[in-house]
Formats: sequence, C-alpha cells, structure tokens
Amino acid sequence: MPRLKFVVHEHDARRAGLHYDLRLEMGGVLKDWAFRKQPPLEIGVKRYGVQQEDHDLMWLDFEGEIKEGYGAGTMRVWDRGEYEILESTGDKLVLRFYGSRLKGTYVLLRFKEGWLFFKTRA
Ligand SMILES: [Mn+2]
Repeated sequence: MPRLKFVVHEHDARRAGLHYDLRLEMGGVLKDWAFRKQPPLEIGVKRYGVQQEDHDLMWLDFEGEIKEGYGAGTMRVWDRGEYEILESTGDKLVLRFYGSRLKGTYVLLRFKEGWLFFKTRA
C-alpha cells in the first residue's frame, strides 16, 4: 500500500479543553479523531475517541494559534510522518505508522458512539 501522511496535533482548545487530534490523509482529505489523552505508545493501552469532521490537507503542516471558532486555542505537532493502511473496513482500520512517536501497527475500531485506538504490534 502507498504511504500516506498523518499528523497528531496536541490541541489546547479554549472551549473543548486539551485533546489530541489524530489526522490521517485519506481520500484527499484529513480524517480526524479526537482523544482526551495522548495516543498510546505501548501495546495494551486503549484510547477512546470520537471522529471529527474531515479537514483540509493544509492542516498537515499547521502549528500555532487558532484565533476564532470552535477550535480556538493552540495546536502543536505531537507527531507527524507517514503511515499505510493495512486493512480497511467500515468499522476497523489497521494502520502501520512510521512516525517519530507512533511506530508500528495500530487499530482504529468503531466502538459505541466512537472509536478505540490501540497498538497491536511493534
Ligand atoms: Mn481539535
């Protein structure tokens, strides 16, 4: 599979509070999942998050201050790099990350109203 780009933003939003946005390039847009805690770096840790609206690819390179709107606050890049999709169904994505922090195989799995994100292999 071709490698695509991803970014994880540490988003200190004035309204929503601190969260982490996992943003994956997919089909010409950035798919976005928001988590309260940092993405897991170890096997055995699960994060529950909620999918957000798709974003424009320009956000891949964004870092800084958002002045207005729902996301107003500060966004820092927590990790970025490339990833590939190993498996994709409507309810489950198996992804391989080649980031500085996110490395290895991860699963995004639809769960209740949201998604679980966890690492399965180094
Ligand atoms: Mn956000």
